[in-house]
Amino acid sequence: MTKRSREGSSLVQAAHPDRLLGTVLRAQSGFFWVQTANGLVECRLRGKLKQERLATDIAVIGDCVEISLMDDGKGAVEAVLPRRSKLARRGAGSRGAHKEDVLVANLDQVLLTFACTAPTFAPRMLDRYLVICEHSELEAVVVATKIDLISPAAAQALFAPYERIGYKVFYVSNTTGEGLDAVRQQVAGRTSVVTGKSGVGKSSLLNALYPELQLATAAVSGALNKGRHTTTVAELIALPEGGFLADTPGIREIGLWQVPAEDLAWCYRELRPFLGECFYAGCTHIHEPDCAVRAALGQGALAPERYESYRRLQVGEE
Ligand SMILES: Nc1nc2c(ncn2[C@@H]2O[C@H](COP(=O)(O)OP(=O)(O)OP(=O)(O)O)[C@@H](O)[C@H]2O)c(=O)[nH]1
Ligand SMILES: [Mg+2]
Ligand SMILES: [Zn+2]
Repeated sequence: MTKRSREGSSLVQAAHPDRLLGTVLRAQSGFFWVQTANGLVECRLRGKLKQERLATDIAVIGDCVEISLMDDGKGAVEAVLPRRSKLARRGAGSRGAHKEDVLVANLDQVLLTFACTAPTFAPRMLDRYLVICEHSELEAVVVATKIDLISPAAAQALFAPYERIGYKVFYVSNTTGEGLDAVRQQVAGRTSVVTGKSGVGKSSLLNALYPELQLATAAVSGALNKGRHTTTVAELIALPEGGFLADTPGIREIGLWQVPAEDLAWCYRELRPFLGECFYAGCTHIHEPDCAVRAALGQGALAPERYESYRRLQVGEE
């Protein structure tokens, strides 16, 4: 049976009267914690489902599942509904080169978190994250933290090139609370992953946004992210206004960095209008004559830093 038709049959079963729909917040060792209208239910999988799907792919956090309740208040996952999007890691691993590891299902956006300072803002790292998001066709927004440590003009200067090419940038201080309301609105009702390198303030952001949720700031990254295979996303937090949020180690660190060379230019979104205008069909926009991208660069239509960042990735300079 094809994947599509199997998923199709799950949808039909979703209408089953004595079953509940819910979202998987946490998945660990065959147990699934599912948020339902009746609260959080600890579930195992039905045997039938286990046979149908490969072990790693059965259900992941963010999956919408159909469960049946048992007398002891626990549940059984009966079906996994089709995924509308996913954050996945392809390739590598013991399960074969083409196996896809889905880390979060039904993801709406990635919050790329960067500190304005401490640690120093690294634009090339932001570019890499953006490439990954563009390639996965995930909406990316930037959260610039620690604005209390620099002047507003200095913060704006760091991120203006990204705003200019259409990325949303939220300027926040987790310390003073400035800018948090806008982020709260951006995540309400959606499923989001907060990512960025250590120390930028991801956990502080979650705590500042939702003090009532009382997250264990440093403890989480210490205990959960040093797993057997550099851990993925630990768990989703159900937000008070609806929607879900996960704190994760850098998406680059978890091995998503595998964008084919021929797709790279497209992942720099401001280059898209020029792609297809070059003399050579397979133009890499590095050295070829009559290159529309380099012409645009020469005319000042592209930010030189972003082009340089593209060039370095394209030629494999670290
Ligand atoms: N001044 C200032 N300090 C902040 C801000 N946000 C976070 N910090 C501080 O920066 C440090 C790192 O914050 P965390 O929230 O632990 O950073 P993280 O991104 O979760 O780091 P990992 O869990 O290691 O990946 C802590 O000392 C925070 O108090 C901010 O907006 N302003
Ligand atoms: Mg943290
Ligand atoms: Zn070109």
